[in-house]
Amino acid sequence: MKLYELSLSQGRTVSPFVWRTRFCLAHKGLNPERVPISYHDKDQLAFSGQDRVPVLVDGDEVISDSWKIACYLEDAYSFAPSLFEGAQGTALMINKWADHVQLGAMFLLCSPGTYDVTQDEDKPYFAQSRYEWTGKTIDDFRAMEDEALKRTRSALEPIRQTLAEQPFIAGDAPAFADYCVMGGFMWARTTYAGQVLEDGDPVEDWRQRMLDLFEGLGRNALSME
Ligand SMILES: N[C@@H](CCC(=O)N[C@@H](CS)C(=O)NCC(=O)O)C(=O)O
Repeated sequence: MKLYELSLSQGRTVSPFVWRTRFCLAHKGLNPERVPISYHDKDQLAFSGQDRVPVLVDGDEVISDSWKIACYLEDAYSFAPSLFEGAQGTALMINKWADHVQLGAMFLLCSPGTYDVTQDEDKPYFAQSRYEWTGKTIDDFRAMEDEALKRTRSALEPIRQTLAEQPFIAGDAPAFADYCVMGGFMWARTTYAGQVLEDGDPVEDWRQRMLDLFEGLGRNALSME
C-alpha cells in the first residue's frame, strides 16, 4: 500500500487532507509506504487521473480524495475498527463543514506559513495559484492574520460546544469526524507559529488528546509549535 502526499521543506507534511487520511489509516491499523510529492512533480500523480493529494494505492485500487479514501478503507478493511460507526452520512456532513467553514478560515491563516515552508523553486507556483483563486497576494494574507484568527476561532464554535459535553467529536472515542477536523489543526501546527486557540478553550484539550493518538502520530510531526 502506498500513500502519495505533499512534502514541503524538510519533508514537512502540511496538507489537512493528507493528515485526515494518515489518521484514518492509523485508525485502521494500516501503515502504507509514504511517497513524497512536491508541487513541481505533481505529474507523478497522473496515473490517478487528477493532480491532488492524498492518493492511496492499494493493490490494483487507486483512490484520490480524502473522503473517498476514508469510504474505501471503511469497506475494504471492515474487519478493523470502524471510521464511521454506522453514521457515514453525518460524517460526510462534518467533512463538508470542515472543507468549507473550518478550512475556509484556516486557508487565510495558514497560507503565508505554507508559502514560507514551500521549497524555493515552488514558491512562485504557490503564490500565483493562490492569487488566481482569491485575488490575494501572500502579503495580503499576512495582513489579514488578526481577521483570519478571529474567523477560525468563531468557525470552531459548534466543535467547542460539542467538546464541552463529550471527549471526542464522534462521541466517546475518536473516529472520522475527529480526524477530519484534526487535519485542519495539523495544517496550522505545521505552518502557523501563532496560537490558534485561546487559553482555556476546550478544543485545546481535545487537540492535545488527538496529538497523542497512534503513538504521537501528530505530535511527532515537524511543526511550528
Ligand atoms: N477534496 C480533496 C482535496 C485535495 C487537495 O486539495 N489537496 C491539496 C493539498 S492540501 C493539493 O493537492 N494541492 C495541490 C496544489 O495546490 O497544487 C481531498 O479531500 O483530498
